[in-house]
Amino acid sequence: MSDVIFEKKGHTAVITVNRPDTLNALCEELISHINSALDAAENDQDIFTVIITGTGKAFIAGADIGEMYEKDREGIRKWARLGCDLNARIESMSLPVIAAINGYALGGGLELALACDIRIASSTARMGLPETGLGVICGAGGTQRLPRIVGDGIAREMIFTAEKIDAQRALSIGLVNRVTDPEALMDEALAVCEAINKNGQLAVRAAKRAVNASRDTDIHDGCIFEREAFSSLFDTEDQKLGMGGFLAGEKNVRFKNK
Ligand code: DAK
Repeated sequence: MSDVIFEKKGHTAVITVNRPDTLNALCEELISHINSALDAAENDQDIFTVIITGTGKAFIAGADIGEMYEKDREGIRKWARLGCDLNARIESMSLPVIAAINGYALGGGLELALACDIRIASSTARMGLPETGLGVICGAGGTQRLPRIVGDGIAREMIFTAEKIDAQRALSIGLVNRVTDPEALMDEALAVCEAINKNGQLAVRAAKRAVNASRDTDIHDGCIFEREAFSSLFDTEDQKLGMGGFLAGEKNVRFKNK
């Protein structure tokens, strides 16, 4: 059985990290296989959204401590790059990516989830950045993305204490959008995807770029970016279909994504 399972469910690609012996810990090979699965999703015109989840009791329990242990400063740099690049890719890829957090999302696993657009957690999930308890710090964006999502003070507490939080706490601080029963997690994630998939995908992708821009620019430049993206959509068939459909009283517009 492969350590990454790729399935298509309608217009959604479900990528399941499947290395349960190590609670889906991220090693070099696994990162490469996740990248291949993301390639498959991106290269398929029929895929509009991606779900990342894990098998067993973990989403991803962090980077593989065994693989990292022997490395020195130079050795870890190359390795570090792989994790950083993976998360940057998820964040900037055109398709919305949903993390369906089925269990432990720790260290590099939570960092990957932080790079996703939407996080949905099983009520049994536990999340945290335990790196300071291992004598290191996050290396794949945790200190940068967590404060932007939950705020500075809560992020500092989670990072400095290295403590795990449960799903309800994660919901209360805005780290996850929803919490479900474990058995309902995938249906809930697919329902969110379905709600996205029915919309104009050029618009959804423009929206992702614009929201991403809000993180990197001041509000003035961000609004200019948004206005340009908004205007460009008036060159598309979807805009005429969407607005024309509304004016004609159509309930279910079928977008062409053109
Ligand atoms: N790495 C390697 N093996 C792991 C692992 C991990 N992160 N997490 C669990 N395992 C392995 C365990 O060693 C155990 O293996 P066996 O003994 O069966 O051979 C097996 O998975 C089952 O785990 P446990 O027996 O420990 O299961 P429990 O239910 O008792 O405990 C646990 C579950 C999640 C609480 C515990 O396994 C745990 O604390 N795991 C470590 C979690 C952790 O500290 N994660 C953070 C790792 S540091 C970077 C990118 C990323 C990172 C750094 C740099 N660059 C891009 C710069 C990230 C760093 C990290 O993530």
